[in-house]
Amino acid sequence: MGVINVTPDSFSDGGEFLHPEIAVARGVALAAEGADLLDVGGESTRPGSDPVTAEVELGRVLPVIRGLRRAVTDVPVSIDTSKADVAEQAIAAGASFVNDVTALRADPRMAEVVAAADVPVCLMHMRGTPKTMQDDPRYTDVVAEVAAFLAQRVHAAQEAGIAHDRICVDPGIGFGKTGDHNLSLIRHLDAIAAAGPPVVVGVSRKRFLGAIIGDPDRDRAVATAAANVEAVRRGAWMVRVHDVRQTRDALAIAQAVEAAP
Ligand code: PMM
Repeated sequence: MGVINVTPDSFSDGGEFLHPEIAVARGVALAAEGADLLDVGGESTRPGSDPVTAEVELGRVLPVIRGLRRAVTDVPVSIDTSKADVAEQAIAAGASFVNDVTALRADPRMAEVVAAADVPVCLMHMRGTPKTMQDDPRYTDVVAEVAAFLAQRVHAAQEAGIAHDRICVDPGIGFGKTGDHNLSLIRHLDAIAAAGPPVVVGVSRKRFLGAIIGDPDRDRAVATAAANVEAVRRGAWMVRVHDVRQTRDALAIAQAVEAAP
């Protein structure tokens, strides 16, 4: 899943793709690098960020989704939003996947929109809101608590009429978690994958990687690729990345080693 953030303030690429033509060109490049899905988002969820209105979000994402549908006909588009109005109009404009970092909790109409459109949805774990989530997050057992939350959200989604085979889950790396919490979730991803629905993981360029490599300012594409290899080895079905080529290359090597006699 290649990331296109159409925002002025996203964590690593805020402001880069605010102009629709530049965002679409980025999507074309990510597809050429091997993205299987292009995730378009119009609201930053970086720690400390403020929400934006549906109008602002729609103004950012709709031209990009329409442009992508024209330019990249063979790669589906995902809408990264927690607002039902945005999801609904994004789907009408050509998106065919909903990525909701609130796991359908932020907008009471979101589940209905997803169920009616019969599109796949990613349900992500987040503790708190982006504004406050990194204020001293604590868990007794982060893996068990995240797994239990995701199981409960899968159940709620099914109750709302979303087919089980349309649901995937995401432990929400960096969303109300310390670096150690993130590492435990990756290390024990098999426990989350064991629950059934396909698992999406988003480590791309995140701050905890900068802390591990010991330089917060250095490019994190290699660190991201290494973390994604670890996630896929432990059962991740899809990884959300800003730099598709590096992760594709790293996964190709890991898979070749696994396939060796
Ligand atoms: N991370 C961000 C945004 N959306 N969606 C999913 N499913 N999983 C994630 O980990 C995730 C997400 C924040 O990262 P960015 O601002 O660098 O895109």
